[in-house]
Amino acid sequence: MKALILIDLQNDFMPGGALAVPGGDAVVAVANRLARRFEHVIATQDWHPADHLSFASQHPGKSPGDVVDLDGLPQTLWPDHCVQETAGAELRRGLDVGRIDTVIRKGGDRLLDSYSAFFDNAHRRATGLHEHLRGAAIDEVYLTGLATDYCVKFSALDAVGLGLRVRVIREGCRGIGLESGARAWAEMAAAGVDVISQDAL
Ligand code: VGL
Ligand code: ZN
Repeated sequence: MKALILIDLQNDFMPGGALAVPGGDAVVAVANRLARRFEHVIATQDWHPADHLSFASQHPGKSPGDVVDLDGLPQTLWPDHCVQETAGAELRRGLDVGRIDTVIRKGGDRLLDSYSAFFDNAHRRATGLHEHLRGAAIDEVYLTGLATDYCVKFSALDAVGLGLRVRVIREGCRGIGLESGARAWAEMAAAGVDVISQDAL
């Protein structure tokens, strides 16, 4: 069984948002088109408490882009984004939410970030996505969304690690950085992720 997983198609990652991904709004139409072709569609939401420690605002003297040590892990600092129950954390208007059967939220632990839709960055706690997939006998996942170099990449790598067949749809993703985005595609391919075009579906 296969599923489409839409990664973090939230207002704050769209142009004008708190952590805007260049061209992020362009992938909504791709997501909607893809969603019509899947029986199982899952969406993830980055979902932080207002005092999340990935926010530069929580570290006096630090700025977005700086890296700090968070519980032994290097943590890139971000502008405040996707704060729980705020408009910035909502799924982008125009996304066909009627096709989405399950929403997985991540990043709720103040002390740890969670780029991957499956585990926090320390791999301490699962988000429930893997359980959900197992329950529905889903062994093949198609990923698309934001951002290529963070949440898409780490979700895809974890999915491979969990033994799932993983395909990432190129046109449905955008990266935060140009160079890190390009590197992410190479890393995913090297890990066994199938990078495909939507035309291949
Ligand atoms: C993301 C940075 C911080 C993402 C989330 O969705 O890729 N990136 N939080
Ligand atoms: Zn985040």
